[in-house]
Amino acid sequence: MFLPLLALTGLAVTCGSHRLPAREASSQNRVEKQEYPQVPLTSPHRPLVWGDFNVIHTTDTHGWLLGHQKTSFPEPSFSGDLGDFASFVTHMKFIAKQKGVDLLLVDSRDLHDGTGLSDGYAPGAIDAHESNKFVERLPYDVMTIGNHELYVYADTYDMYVHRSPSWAYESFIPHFEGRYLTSNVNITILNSDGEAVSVPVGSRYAKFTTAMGRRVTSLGVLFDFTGNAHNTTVQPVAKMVKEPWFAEAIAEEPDVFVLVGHMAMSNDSWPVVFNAIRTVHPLTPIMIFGGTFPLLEMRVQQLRNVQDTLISEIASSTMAGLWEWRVGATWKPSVRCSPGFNLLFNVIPFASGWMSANLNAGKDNANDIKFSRRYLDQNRVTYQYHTKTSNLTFDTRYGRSITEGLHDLAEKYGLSYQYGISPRDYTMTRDPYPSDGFLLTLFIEGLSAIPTALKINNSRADIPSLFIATSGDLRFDIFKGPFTKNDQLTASPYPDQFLYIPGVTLRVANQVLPALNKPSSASLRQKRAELDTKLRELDYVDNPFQTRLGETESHATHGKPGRHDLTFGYVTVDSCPEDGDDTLHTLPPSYDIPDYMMSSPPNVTDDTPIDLVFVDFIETPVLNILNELQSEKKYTKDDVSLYSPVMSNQVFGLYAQAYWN
Ligand SMILES: *[C@@H]1O[C@H](CO)[C@@H](O)[C@H](O)[C@H]1NC(C)=O
Ligand SMILES: *[C@@H]1O[C@H](CO)[C@@H](O)[C@H](O)[C@H]1NC(C)=O
Ligand SMILES: *[C@@H]1O[C@H](CO)[C@@H](O)[C@H](O)[C@H]1NC(C)=O
Ligand SMILES: *[C@@H]1O[C@H](CO)[C@@H](O)[C@H](O)[C@H]1NC(C)=O
Ligand SMILES: *[C@@H]1O[C@H](CO)[C@@H](O)[C@H](O)[C@H]1NC(C)=O
Ligand SMILES: CC(=O)N[C@H]1CO[C@H](CO)[C@@H](O)[C@@H]1O
Repeated sequence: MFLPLLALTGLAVTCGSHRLPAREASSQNRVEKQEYPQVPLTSPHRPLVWGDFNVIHTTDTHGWLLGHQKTSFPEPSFSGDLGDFASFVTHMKFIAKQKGVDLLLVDSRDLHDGTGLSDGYAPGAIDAHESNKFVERLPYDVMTIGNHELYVYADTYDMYVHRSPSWAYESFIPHFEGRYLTSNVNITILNSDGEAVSVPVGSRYAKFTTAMGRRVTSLGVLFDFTGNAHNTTVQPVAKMVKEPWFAEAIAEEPDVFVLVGHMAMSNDSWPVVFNAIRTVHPLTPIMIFGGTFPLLEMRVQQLRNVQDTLISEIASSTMAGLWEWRVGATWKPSVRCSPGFNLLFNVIPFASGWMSANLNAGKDNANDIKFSRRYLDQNRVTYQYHTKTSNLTFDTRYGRSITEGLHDLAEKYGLSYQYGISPRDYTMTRDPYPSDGFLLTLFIEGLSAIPTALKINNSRADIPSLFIATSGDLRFDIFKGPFTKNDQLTASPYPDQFLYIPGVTLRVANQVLPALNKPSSASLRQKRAELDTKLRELDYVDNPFQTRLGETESHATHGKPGRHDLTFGYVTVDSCPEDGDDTLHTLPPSYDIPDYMMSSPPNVTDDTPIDLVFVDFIETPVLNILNELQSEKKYTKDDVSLYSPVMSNQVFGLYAQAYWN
């Protein structure tokens, strides 16, 4: 199980600011973020379809509040920051008012684990405590909890706690005034009598009336997550819908149900909630906004969990750097239009989903309601296009103050500390193995990060050695240009230790990697099989940029690789009418990642005893394999020692210091 990481991260900030003279004057040494996308971005290809009821949806922000700032595509497509988004929302609310329609802002969460802004806090502080102060400034109508808010009790409690007289700070959840929804998630706290009581973290449901007088009933549901901390409770969704409070909450018919949940749209528990409501209200419009289900993550993470973690936990493990979104399903009595099912890996920091409906048309006949959905690249070009603003008119003071505050936070955390300059992009899936741009190669093969970093100040440096690492230690691409602490921890965030077994002959050591890549133990094989089945059921696609759902009807003719006029990015294929992409992209190439890789073997004879070095979480499989490969010695944990105090989340930085300066 993976806890949120303490990260000394830094955001790569680049120069190029043209505005805010006061700010620049007051902070001459600070590196300003780009004021505009530094590379030309494609505009959306047509305006949004507004209905009388409209919703902007975000999810899985994971701390990426300053957006993606690298210049290799698809990064610039996601270069907006939270301040830009705030300005966008202000303009959109104004447009809604002019049109006399409703516009809601909803979010299905995962606030931290991803960048230094959330996770670069000082020891003893609370994950996302500072970055949440910016999120709460957005006028969210409904927000719900994600699994990442539940790995550490202190994180959940920090959001829950109400204003206390001695605190200048009011905690996160009270800002939403009853609209932070945790229908099936509780926290255990001590009541005023000192007794432990379990209470909902936020509110179980909300009923409210919109600006245009529509009555809305909302729920906030988390998938059946089991990796949560002690003293937090996640009630299975199937049980939740049988609760008396649930029956009461949905009894009265609203104009529309708005369901928000950190739960995948496809094949998760949404139908359970949907059906429970449909039993009572056969025709009432229901809009559903889902959250992440990181499948690619799951596949990579299984390597980290081979020893004893169950599939269900793997499915909910940490996902750094992803900020994705998903527009929900629009199930109607007779029409069920399923949403795109994005399998994004560490790419989107913060994008918005758009859904609208003409609810008035459905007053007499629910089948007259038309829904529209759109997936938006989150950047200033998108925002300006849809709000008909320009560089000069787009920014609001409010948005600006959020951007500035985030930069102050980045500065406070020392996030832009630079280790060196990366000569090129190194990617996890866009470069094939073997090739120079393959990130795992940089990590371990040839003159690479692991051998370089681990031999620094190491008395065993002269003893021939072989290193084994897994792709599970890597999470995100490295880009050409300045390589900062933030980049290091975004690429490889886990504080894993390196262990070694001395005296293994090169002949035996060389056979460990093939054995690892071809799981030998029955239980591991079983786990792999379960995972593969699960991925198949969920219609897993290998290309992390492909958006897709089970029904394979394609509207995304533009997604064919090879259209040179389009930049790399997401390509939606879903079963809703018309294509859902706001900006047209072409799919980047995607290659399989080997599960394990080893360093280039030392130039010694086969019989030479060497040090076999590996990351700590594969200790058990390595011991098992060694004992299968040879019978001269029975290897146990007593043969294993710490190879170096350097941890896996430090190796790229040390490598960059040595070779990228
Ligand atoms: C859970 O909360 C109770 C009451 O505050 C406390 O006594 C107990 O130690 C907590 N359990 C864990 C595992 O933190
Ligand atoms: C959540 O808290 C409520 C209020 O204290 C309690 O009635 C309910 O049993 C709790 N639910 C779970 C699943 O612990
Ligand atoms: C916004 O300003 C930047 C920098 O001056 C410029 O490159 C870009 O073309 C402008 N974009 C628009 C839409 O005006
Ligand atoms: C190696 O030792 C030197 C000198 O003691 C020290 O400055 C440096 O930080 C050490 N490097 C690592 C990676 O431990
Ligand atoms: C390997 O070692 C042998 C014997 O010392 C030497 O002749 C050979 O050049 C070395 N090969 C490499 C690639 O260093
Ligand atoms: C991975 C997963 O949750 N699969 C489920 C998809 O839905 C079918 C039918 O409800 C279940 O049997 C699977 O377990």
